[in-house]
Amino acid sequence: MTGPATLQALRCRAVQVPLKRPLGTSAAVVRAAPLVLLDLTTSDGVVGRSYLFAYRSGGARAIAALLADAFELVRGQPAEPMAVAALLERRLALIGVTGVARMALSALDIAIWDGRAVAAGQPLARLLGGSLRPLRAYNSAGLGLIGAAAAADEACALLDGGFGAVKLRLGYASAAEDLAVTRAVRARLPDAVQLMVDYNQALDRAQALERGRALDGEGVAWLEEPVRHDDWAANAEIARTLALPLQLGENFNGPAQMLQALEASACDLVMPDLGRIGGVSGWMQAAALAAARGLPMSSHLMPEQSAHLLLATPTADWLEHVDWADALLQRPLRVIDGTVQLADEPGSGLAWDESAVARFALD
Ligand code: SMN
Ligand code: MG
Repeated sequence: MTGPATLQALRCRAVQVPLKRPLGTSAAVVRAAPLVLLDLTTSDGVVGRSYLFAYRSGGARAIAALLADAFELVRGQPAEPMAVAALLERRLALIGVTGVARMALSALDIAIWDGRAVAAGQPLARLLGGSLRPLRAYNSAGLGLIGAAAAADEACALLDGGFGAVKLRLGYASAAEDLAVTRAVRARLPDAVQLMVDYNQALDRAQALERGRALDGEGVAWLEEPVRHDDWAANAEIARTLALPLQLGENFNGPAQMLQALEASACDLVMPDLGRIGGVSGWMQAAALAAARGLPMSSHLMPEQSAHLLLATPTADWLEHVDWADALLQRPLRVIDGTVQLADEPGSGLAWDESAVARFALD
């Protein structure tokens, strides 16, 4: 037996990729995807990769800068995710392991796991105990706040690739507008296609109950983040009151915050973001929490890596698909008949198209 590989070098790059379809949410309009790309080299010569969606260009720059600093705390240490997380969470306790700091640690965790899967010659999903099978995906790369007519057209366009579901952003000025846009989109979609709706925390409790009641019975698959994500009491009341399943998760900060939500019965469904839940390590803990309660668990953005994690999630539900990293990848994820089928290759399969990375570099 040889000892574990050690962490040797980390390359972190901030890029920004234009979107094919801008995405207006109730909180901000996303016109380009700021991403941070990691290449982690270990002492065995293996390179582990990861990327995160960073919400804003400043977010991508901040994550890259923080990681360059944090990596110095673990350079030369064994490439062992639990020990690295314990050390870095302790050393970053003063700045606080939330937001950008949480995302930085998550990105490093994913790159370490990817390197282990590459070294083992196994797809990451299999290394985590999962098996390669087709995963159903919904198309989330559009359907912002663009009005009823444009949204109905775009919903149909988003079915290319055989997608069996799409997600509509809501949070218009009035409840009547939310209902009208939902009805326009629902009317244009085939019955078998599922429609999720997402408020990005736009409403207060009373508005959420009013608008949620209006959407009950309108053929919606889930209601996502109607109010502040961490107002557990309000979410629990909404979940109890409405027939519509309530979905939360993209803002859970680590498995501990997901546990708070579950203990408060704040949601019916969960969709952690691998960048906020704590990378692969945090995701697997979250998957255990969901499995213990039989809660369906979906993913948030970054489908290339999330697909591996869902395949190792006992209650795996939907893969959220966006094509935002496609331009940077040598082998973009392919969607066939609405499903993603991962290739049987080592690691997560991320390989950068370096000329595209150079073209989209920030700074
Ligand atoms: C979302 C998150 C981040 C950027 C755009 C849209 C949305 C989702 O909340 O769930 O996809
Ligand atoms: Mg959302």
